[in-house]
Amino acid sequence: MVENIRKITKVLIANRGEIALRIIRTCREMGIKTVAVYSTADRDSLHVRFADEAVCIGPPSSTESYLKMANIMAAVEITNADAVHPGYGFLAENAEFAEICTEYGVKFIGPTPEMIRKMGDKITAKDTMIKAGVPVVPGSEGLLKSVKQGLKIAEEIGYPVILKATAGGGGRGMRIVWEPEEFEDNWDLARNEAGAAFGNDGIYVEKFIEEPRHIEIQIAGDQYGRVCHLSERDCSIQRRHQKLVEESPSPFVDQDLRQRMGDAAILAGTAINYEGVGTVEFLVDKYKNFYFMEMNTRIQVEHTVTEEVIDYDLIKEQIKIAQGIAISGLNYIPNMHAMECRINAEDPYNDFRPCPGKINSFHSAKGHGVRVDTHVYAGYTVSPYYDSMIAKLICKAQTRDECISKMQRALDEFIVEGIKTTVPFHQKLLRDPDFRKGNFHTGFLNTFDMGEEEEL
Ligand code: MV4
Repeated sequence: MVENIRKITKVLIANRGEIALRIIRTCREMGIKTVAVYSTADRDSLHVRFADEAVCIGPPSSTESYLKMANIMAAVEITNADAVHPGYGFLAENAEFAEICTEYGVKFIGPTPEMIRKMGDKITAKDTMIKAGVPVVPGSEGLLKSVKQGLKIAEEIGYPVILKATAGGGGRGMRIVWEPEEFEDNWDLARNEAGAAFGNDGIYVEKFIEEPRHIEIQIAGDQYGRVCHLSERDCSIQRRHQKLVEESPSPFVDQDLRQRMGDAAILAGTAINYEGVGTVEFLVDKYKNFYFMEMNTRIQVEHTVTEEVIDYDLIKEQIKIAQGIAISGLNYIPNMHAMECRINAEDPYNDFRPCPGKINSFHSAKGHGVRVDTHVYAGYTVSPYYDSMIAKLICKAQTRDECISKMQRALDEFIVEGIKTTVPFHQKLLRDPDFRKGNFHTGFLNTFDMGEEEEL
């Protein structure tokens, strides 16, 4: 195989916050120049300070700045960047944006528009996986054409079933149906919700898997058709589809399951000739059956857990793949344990209500086996315009128990004053006996009680 290498010399980062900083760091290490873009709300952000150049792309509202393709392409033009890194969120899974980059002759650091489009439409993704031989949840083949057809399929696969929007994802546009009498009402609701939210009211039906774990496999594929996996992350600790804690390895995954899920994830990536780093999400039931759920065609928030546990820079891998460098093709299995706690500017005692505002004092956790990815500092004001994550606290140790102990120590020394954060939630979670035993599923936080806030 002959590599067709096209060197990247200047990357524009079409993002903000910790991920923009994360990307700048790797670019510097690789000798690649960086361009930050920022909204007027982010003028004092570290990504603006740490990049070689910075361009203001609009007012605070994301739709007028970080989501505005014309402004970002103008920044590409004036700075002569030869690649764009989209980070996560914003335009990271926008096929049109990837297409525009390509038309401009700049490398979109990520998969092709076709791959993004294929995995963005959930029915097309599922159909692709069935053809590739990846296990999927039993359900309708393609879109439902009528209530009658939906009822018939639900009867065949058995209740409960779940209605999903083909344009949905990440938990948006889903309805659980427990018995046939409820089917038609839920069908109407699902269609209307999907139509209003996505401008696409296509619905499909699946068997509802009860109390599943969310376990995802990190993969990487190069421009030459080679795909490997970088083991799993357990992301079952979520609240309203927002992940709060991720870890690797999963306490539920044994070597046999890891092998089978890894093989399936490689099949999935190979089926679409995947280029870049990506994640294949699976639902895993209590019998260790696993089913393809979605594929994310971007770097994810929780990529750090994999980086720590296999000692591997995933952003560097993305850039190397984008330059046309071949991957080694080796699969990785963790020989450490890593865990990430998302520190959000939210009040865990008040339904996780967002708490933007000024951080008066900030002391990060430090020490052996502790990593903190953050864009905030003492004096920083958390804006109400963007998501509330202010830091990712990642710990690694030889075993899960040691990792939890280290995380507890790190949380105890993590000080943020001026705004409420999710630190107390993590402290409480890490004391929970079921969590400590690895005994949890995606519904775990539905019954988790934060209790009362202690008065000082
Ligand atoms: C499911 C499911 C149960 N059965 N599909 C939620 C996010 C989206 N990616 C798909 N999701 C689910 N799909 C079937 N057939 C349960 C969920 C689900 C879930 C999945 C992962 C993590 C958290 C979750 C919380 C509620 C529901």
